[in-house]
Amino acid sequence: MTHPTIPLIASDHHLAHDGLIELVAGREVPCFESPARATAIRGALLETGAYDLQAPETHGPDPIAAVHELELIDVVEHAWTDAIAAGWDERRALLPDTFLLRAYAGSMPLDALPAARHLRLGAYCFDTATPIVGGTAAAARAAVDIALTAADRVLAGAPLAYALCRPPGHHAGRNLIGGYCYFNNAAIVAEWLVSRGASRVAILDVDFHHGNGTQQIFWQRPDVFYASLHGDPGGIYPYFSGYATEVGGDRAVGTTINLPLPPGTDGDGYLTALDVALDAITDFDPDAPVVVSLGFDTYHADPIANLALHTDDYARIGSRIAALRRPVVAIQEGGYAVEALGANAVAFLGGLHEDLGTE
Ligand code: Q9C
Ligand code: ZN
Repeated sequence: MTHPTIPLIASDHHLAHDGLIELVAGREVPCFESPARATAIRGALLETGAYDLQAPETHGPDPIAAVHELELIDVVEHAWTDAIAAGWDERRALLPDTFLLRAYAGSMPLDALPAARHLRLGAYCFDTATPIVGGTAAAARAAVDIALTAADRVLAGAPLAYALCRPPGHHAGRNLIGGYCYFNNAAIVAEWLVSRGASRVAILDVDFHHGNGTQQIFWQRPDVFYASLHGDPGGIYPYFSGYATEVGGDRAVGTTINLPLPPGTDGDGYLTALDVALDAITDFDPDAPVVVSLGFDTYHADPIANLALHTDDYARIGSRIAALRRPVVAIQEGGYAVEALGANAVAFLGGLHEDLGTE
């Protein structure tokens, strides 16, 4: 059986999205989410000869606006230029220093915000890990186009397409950036599939962190299933969501499933939990390609995580997902052990593609 090449959708727009620093518990550290991540993955995939590198096609603002509020898009698009106009040093990344928490308003009907978009940032951002620089908005838009183009390839008949998205997306909510994420690439693809006629779309999130944004966006949506495996939020970012008790809103009970994993979970433990998610997706019976939010921060040497997966485990995970016998749009999320990202991507996508086959 011959395997045609796998579409690898990527662009260079991400290179100018380089946050330089993030704040971790009040300390400035170099951004874990760096341009080198995507460069490493792209190089390793192309080296195999099994991938067909393609530029993204522009899909315009509408698919983004189908998922995110216009004010959030406006802030992502204009916070940087407003900051520069106000005299911001363009060598410094923009991070909010004030957060508009639920508790700030209490019962007050506060609804005024500064006109300058950089001063609104803390109303649309939940952490100090999501810097905005000059290249951020264009990179975030390109990442959406990359994801949508990969979805289009699968809709056109490819069993698998890989979207090398940077920045990632799964922490971004309808009205919120955070966790290195600005626009939710996977959620935008899921909504895109619905707009193309799907009545049931499943998202499988295997990034190490809970995809709080994706869960929030589809919380009340019975037509979009969200399954996530992640480090237990009792000790792991984003802390406030991803518990097993979260199963969907009252209009969508059972279409969210959270599988928190204890520290040190290895490949066998991971596959056991993965089978629970895959069985649930099979029961849901999507009529569209499966959207995989793909992170490699489950790797044993990842600098910000605590699971214990090795490179060969990603091949096993890929082939287990292939056993769904459904086409897959794989969307890059996290993974910060840069030296291992290429091998892990080759293993995962290779295992997935080999076992998906072409029927
Ligand atoms: N000490 C993704 O993997 N920093 N985002 C956590 C904990 C934020 C991860 C710091 C991690 C965001 C897409
Ligand atoms: Zn992650």
